Amino acid sequence: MTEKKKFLVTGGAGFIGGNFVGKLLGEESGQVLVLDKLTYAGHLITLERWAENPDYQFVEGDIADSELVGRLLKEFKPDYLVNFAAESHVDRSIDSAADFVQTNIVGTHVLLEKSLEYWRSLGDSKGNFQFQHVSTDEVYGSLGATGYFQESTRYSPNSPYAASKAASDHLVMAYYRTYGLPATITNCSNNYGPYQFPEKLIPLALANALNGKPIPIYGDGQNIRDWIYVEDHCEAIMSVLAHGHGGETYNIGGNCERTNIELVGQIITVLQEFEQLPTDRPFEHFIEFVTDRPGHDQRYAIDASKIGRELGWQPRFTFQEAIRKTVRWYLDNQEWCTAVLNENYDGSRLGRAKND
Ligand code: NAD
Ligand code: TDX
Repeated sequence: MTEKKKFLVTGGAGFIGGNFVGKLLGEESGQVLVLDKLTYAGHLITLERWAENPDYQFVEGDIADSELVGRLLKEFKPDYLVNFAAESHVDRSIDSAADFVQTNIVGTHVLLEKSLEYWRSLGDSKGNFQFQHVSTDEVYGSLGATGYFQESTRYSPNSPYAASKAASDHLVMAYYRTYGLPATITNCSNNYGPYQFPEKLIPLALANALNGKPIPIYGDGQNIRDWIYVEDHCEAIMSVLAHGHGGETYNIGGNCERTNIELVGQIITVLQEFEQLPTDRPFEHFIEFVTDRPGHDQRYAIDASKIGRELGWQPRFTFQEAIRKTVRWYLDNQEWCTAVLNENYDGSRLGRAKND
């Protein structure tokens, strides 16, 4: 029997990390150590179904804690470090960027330093380790009406969140180029699916619609995002771990551009199909146009042809199918929503500070 691969997953109690841990323990049979600070966005309830699994361990802690990270690497001896840990919400970064700089930049730097130390200690087994950094298409900035983000697109981040992710990507690539640390980066478009904290557009729209509150649409609602189901993103990361090459960046996207207004319209239609909302009200009844986000990127669209061509990955889920799965999950998991909406989050509008 081949030995199970070991994955140190940072940010595994968050949305995408939690889904990734589910994939590793559910289908891929890996050994998993999650390191997560349990910020407002990280919740053990997301991982509770694995609590008794002998291949799963959880450590509460900060990726910027160099002593802790060094010890975990030394003791757990991972084959892969997959870094999901981040401050991830653009609106929060507009209100205050300090935590974004600390976790996304300083924290990633600590992971790199300690990984380098660990990797160097591996001697003949050095070839078995990979540092996989999970990043975003927002590092590329904003597109006009045409074109796509490619791996060669120049970085041009606009929000403090995007700038902090861009800085972390540069550090990762610098550690590959300078020291040879086997590192890969993935830049993915907007994810949706189970366990997404209800401050991001899709779960927020669901929560508001179900609670009889209007869904806030920033500006004119014509901004475009390129949506991908979280399971497709996790599978793409698995393919990068299996076949990706150190020093390479892979764009990941779902070929699914929607204006925000179209997207919200489709969510309302699904809720009506599921008999959760009345069908006799006009669309306008469910939404409210509000002040735009400062520096709001107009359009994101990913060219994911490199990962398709080189690693054979393609998204499996259609939007029609996956948005229904997502809505169904939120309807069936209202307890999770209540549990994660704790005292750190009062639901008030974020991300207007510099406009006021
Ligand atoms: P999330 O906010 O849901 O989860 C982030 C997790 O990181 C939480 O569990 C949080 O507790 C943990 N964390 C935060 N600071 C930490 C620290 N200092 N030390 C340890 N743990 C810490 O985020 P997400 O949406 O799951 O995003 C995961 C990653 O994917 C991020 O790096 C994000 O930039 C990237 N990404 C997200 C999307 C998206 O649409 N959500 C798209 C592309 C890329
Ligand atoms: O209430 C809202 N109303 C609204 O119109 C919210 C929360 C958002 N929006 C708009 C802003 C964006 O155009 O919807 C779009 C999506 O917004 P978010 O869900 O906040 O996502 P976005 O800003 O696009 O960033 C997301 O995708 C890339 C993730 O939060 C990032 O972590 C990821 O890197």
